[in-house]
Amino acid sequence: MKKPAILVACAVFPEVLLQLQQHFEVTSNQEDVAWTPAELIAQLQGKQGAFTTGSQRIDAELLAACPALKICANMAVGYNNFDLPAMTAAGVKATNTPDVLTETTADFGFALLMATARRMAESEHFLRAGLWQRWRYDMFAGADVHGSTLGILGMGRIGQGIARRGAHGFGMKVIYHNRSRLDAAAESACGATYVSKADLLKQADHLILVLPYSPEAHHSIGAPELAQMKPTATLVNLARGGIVDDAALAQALKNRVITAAGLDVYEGEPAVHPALLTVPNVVLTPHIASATLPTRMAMAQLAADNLVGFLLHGKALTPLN
Ligand code: 8YV
Repeated sequence: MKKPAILVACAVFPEVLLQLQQHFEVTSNQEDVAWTPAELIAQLQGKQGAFTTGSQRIDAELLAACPALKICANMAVGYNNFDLPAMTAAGVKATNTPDVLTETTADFGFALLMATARRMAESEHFLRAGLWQRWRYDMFAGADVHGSTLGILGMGRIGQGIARRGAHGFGMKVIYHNRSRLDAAAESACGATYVSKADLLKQADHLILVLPYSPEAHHSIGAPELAQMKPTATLVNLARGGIVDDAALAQALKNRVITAAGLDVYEGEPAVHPALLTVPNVVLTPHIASATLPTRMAMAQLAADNLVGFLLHGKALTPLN
């Protein structure tokens, strides 16, 4: 029997590619060429499956031009690159990679929070520039993390992982805001208390964003929200570019409306708002919150298993529609 044809639209672990080649006729992009939407459509001709990341937009126009397509398996838990209603309408299965990256991403949330509050990037740049001449009592004095109030906006799996670390590891008071409130058992397991968004902004010493991107969540944190935060506060965005108004944040950091920020995601990434590059009180990382080798392998494996499960056995493991 002829193997189904699939497109692996990004570079992936060679061992995962080998597995896929056992089941499918695979066209791959191991050179990691950033295809235009038209090039992606051309590559997808005759393909029943696609292995995608957040960088490939799957929308109605693409779906109309790729009638053979049956499934897109995203190697990401977030899926704002998918127009899910359009995929459902076109009868195309969508899958993501939940759970396998939760703890790794929550670890990174804390790494970025610590680096931001304790000014690690700024002080390292200072040292590398040869500017360290003597010890000084207030040199790179930052904010305490232990015992402070941690605010979390978005309380899914990753938010709960961060809350557990804050409450149980760092003795923090943890408050959160989410579209829907957790049940009492889940709140007590992660030691978090539900508050309004206004109270979250007002009370948090450190605010971490972990909500999924949606048009309603666009610019959830902009100039008005930053103005409600404590001037001593730090902000960490692990969620998606577009949740924060990056231009407004750069301005707020420059004017010390808040003290510091740590960002892993950006509006229009991989481009970074030029004003963010000019302020010292921001730690910038290139969308690496899930990047440990075991976790990236687990994500790739789950995306591959979704393709095999759906195209060969009719059942995806982690379907979105
Ligand atoms: C991915 C992420 O690595 O899972 C997500 O939603 O943001 C990251 O873990 C990235 O989106 C590439 O697909």
